[in-house]
Formats: sequence, C-alpha cells, structure tokens
Amino acid sequence: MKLFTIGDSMIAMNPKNKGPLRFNHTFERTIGGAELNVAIGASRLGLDTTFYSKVGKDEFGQHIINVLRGEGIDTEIIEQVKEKSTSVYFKQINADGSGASFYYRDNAPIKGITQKDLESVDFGNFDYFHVSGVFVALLHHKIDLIKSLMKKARAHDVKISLDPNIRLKTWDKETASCFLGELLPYADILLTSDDELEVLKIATPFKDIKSLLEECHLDEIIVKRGHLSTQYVSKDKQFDKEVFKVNPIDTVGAGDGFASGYLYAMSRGYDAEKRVVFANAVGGMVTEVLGDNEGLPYLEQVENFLNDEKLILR
Ligand code: KDG
Repeated sequence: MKLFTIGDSMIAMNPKNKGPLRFNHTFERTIGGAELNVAIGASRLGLDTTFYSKVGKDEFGQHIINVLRGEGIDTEIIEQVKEKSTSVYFKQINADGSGASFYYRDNAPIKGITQKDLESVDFGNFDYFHVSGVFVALLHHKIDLIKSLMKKARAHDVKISLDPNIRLKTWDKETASCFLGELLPYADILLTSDDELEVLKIATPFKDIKSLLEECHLDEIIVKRGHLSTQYVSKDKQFDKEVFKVNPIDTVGAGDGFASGYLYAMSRGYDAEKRVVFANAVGGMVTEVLGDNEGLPYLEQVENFLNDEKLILR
C-alpha cells in the first residue's frame, strides 16, 4: 500500500528556553510541516510513502531532503528551487506550556507549483492521498490545481483523507471555510476537530456531522477531541473512543500522527474501531516527545504501547 502527500517543508526552530522569542537566543534546528510530519509518521509505521514538496536550493533544503531520505520516504520528486529560500518557522513555548508559531514562509517554494510540475504524479501508483489544510492555505490561489489533483486521485480509486488543519496565521476563518468547503466533496475521509467543524460550517452550513457526511458524500468523519475522546461517524457506524492517558510535553504534530496512524491502520484492513484506537495511540505517543515529528512512533512501539508491554530497560 502506498501513500502520497504534498506540502511545504520547513526548518522548525525549537527554543531552548520558555518565554517570548525576543529573549530567546538558543534554538535547535529541526524540521516540520503538517504533510511532512504525516509522511514521516506513515513511513515509520511501514507505509510506502512519497512526499512532494519544493524547498530552496540551499543548506536548509538539502538538510530536509537528507532527513526525509533517512526516514525512508521517496523524495525523488522534491524540487530544490534556486531562486527561493526554504521555509522556516520558530516556535515559542510559553511559561504555562502553551505555544505559538512564527512563520517565515510568505515565499514558500511550494507556492510556485504548476500543473506541469504535477504531471509526473501517477496516482496509479498510490492507494492513499493525504491533503492537509496547511497546503490548501498556502495554495488557495491555485485551488483548481488542488482540485484537479484530487480528481486525478479519485479517478484511480485512491482514498483521499482531508485534515483541515486550520492555522489562522495563514488565512482567516471565512477564507478557510470557503476553500476547504470546495474540497470536501472530493475527499473520502475527513479528519477534523470541533473547532474546525465550526469554521467549515460558515461556508458549508450543515445540521450535524451525519448530514455533513451525507451532503459531501464522505465515507467517514473522525472528530479528534484532544485528551477527551475521538468520535467516528460513517453511514452505518457511529461511536466514541476514549483516548489513551499520556504525559504530553508538546502537542504539536499530534493530529499528523493521528492521520498517519489512521491511514496505516486502514492499509492493514483494520475495522473502524481498531483504526481509531491505533490512530489514538500514535497521536498520543507523539505528544510525549518534544518536536513536531520526533515522537512519531515505529510500528513496534505502537504495538508495545497497545499491548501495554513493559519494556526491559536494563
Ligand atoms: O501539524 C503540525 C505542523 O503544523 C507543524 O509541524 C508546522 O505549523 C506547521 C505547519 O503550518 O505546517
């Protein structure tokens, strides 16, 4: 089973200390980006993963490609663009543990993508296509390009997951609602949250989750409620699953972990309940490690976690 995803790739600068960035001089250089995180998560679990991105032809771009190659991701189609700089973002961790992101991606290389660039993407080679709203936010001026990519995937019976991943620093609620609403009918699986459903409602009014499912012809909607529970809704099934108790130190990337876990579980033919449980485990495990993707677990780790296996440490 093979996964395709597409999006911006960023250098993520993690502060050594808490507090406002203006007082922080020391950062650790890591990498991030919602779709990139999903690619790493899926590949670690064992799903064959291809990631399409564009980075600058610079040191940071090369670093990102090196890391992704090391993760076993097919990076063949990542382009290093000479005239552009690789996107960068800085994280701030506040004293109370909450965070903020500061993006330097106005000229993200991926924004230059054209229909011609995507001609080489053969969906005949893939089973899953993950679309995240971060990519849509950066590329909403090229919404037809995203739609045609999704249509192409559908023509090959590729399952499409859509995670709205709404970042209000990249677009406002109305714009997000309008463009994501246009894409809903092309998706099969919606991985979302209550807050995002409220935003989607602005342009796509719906009575309840079931009616959203029907009106947009979605197969399933999964509503992630953080540390509370996960709701699953499909035509003939509806349930809530408790999430695992974890000790979170950084929640960034939890949703991406959930997406990679869900798609992996689907590729294994797990039923809906088992898919949600597996994805809950991956999403929870990510939060126990600092960084956007560092905590994404390998398959054996998830299995141990689910079996509550006590590891022998010494
Ligand atoms: O989902 C986590 C990502 O959002 C993070 O790694 C980077 O903020 C980010 C983005 O916009 O992709």
